[in-house]
Amino acid sequence: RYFGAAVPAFKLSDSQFTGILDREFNAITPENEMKWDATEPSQNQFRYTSGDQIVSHAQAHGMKVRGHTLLWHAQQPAWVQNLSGSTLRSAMMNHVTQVATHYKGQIYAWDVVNEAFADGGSGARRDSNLQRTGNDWIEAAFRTARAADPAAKLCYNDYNTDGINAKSTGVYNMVRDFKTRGVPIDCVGFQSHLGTTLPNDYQTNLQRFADLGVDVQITELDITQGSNQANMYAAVTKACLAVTRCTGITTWGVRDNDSWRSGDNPLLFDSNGN
Ligand code: G2I
Repeated sequence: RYFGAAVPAFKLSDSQFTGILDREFNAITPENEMKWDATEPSQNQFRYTSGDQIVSHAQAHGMKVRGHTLLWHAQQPAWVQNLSGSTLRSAMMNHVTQVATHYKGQIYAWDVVNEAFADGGSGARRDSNLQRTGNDWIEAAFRTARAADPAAKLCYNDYNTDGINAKSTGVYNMVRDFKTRGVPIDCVGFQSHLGTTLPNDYQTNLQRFADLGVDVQITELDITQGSNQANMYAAVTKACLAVTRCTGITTWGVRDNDSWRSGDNPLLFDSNGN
């Protein structure tokens, strides 16, 4: 199993940050550098400089890279937001092919599709420009990613899917359908942006996905500071260790001040790096 952290490229010049990263972690997820707005700011003009910096750092330190993320409704460049229908679908698949090909052989696991299910009780897909190109966009993305980088594990990644609920069951039904029909999917990521309690069926939920024949990974872990924080870090870790196909845990940053939710002091290292 690997233990990873989300890393923005600009922090690779912060020696306190890299000191902890290189000492404590053996995997990296680029926090923003492989998203669509970063990699294809104008149509068919690809920019890989900051993503490549992260991959180089990982390779120099023997770390795995989780690619994040090929298709997501958020952080799209403006030109994508102006497309729809078959034009958008073509641009989506071209994006998947180009980015996955650029990083071919260097990515342990790709978040091919991120956050495509709706919150709440529907268990349905989230409405988005991507979804409006047709319900088969997710399987098309996975097939296209497989063709571009056959060695990478291909993951679906989402939040609020950490326990058994309508949203996670919607994802579960999609994965089961993909496995039945031979759509290439290898793993499911559970972001695990957690508050002060852990769903009591957290491990059971990971296990039910694993039982479909996919790996499971904790991909963006952070937990609100408070009396339960350390217990919850322990419980998440034990849940992963107890599920044979749970292949890794990634925290969404290193120090509290690196976090997208820094007000919650949710990470394993404080703002002084302790
Ligand atoms: O929102 C937390 C995470 C939820 N799951 C998917 C992840 O990809 C997401 O990560 C966050 C990053 O941690 C933030 O750093 O995604 C945000 C964007 O939705 C990232 O924030 C953005 C800022 O909103 C932009 O203003 C900024 O230009 O980071 C960009 C790059 O620094």
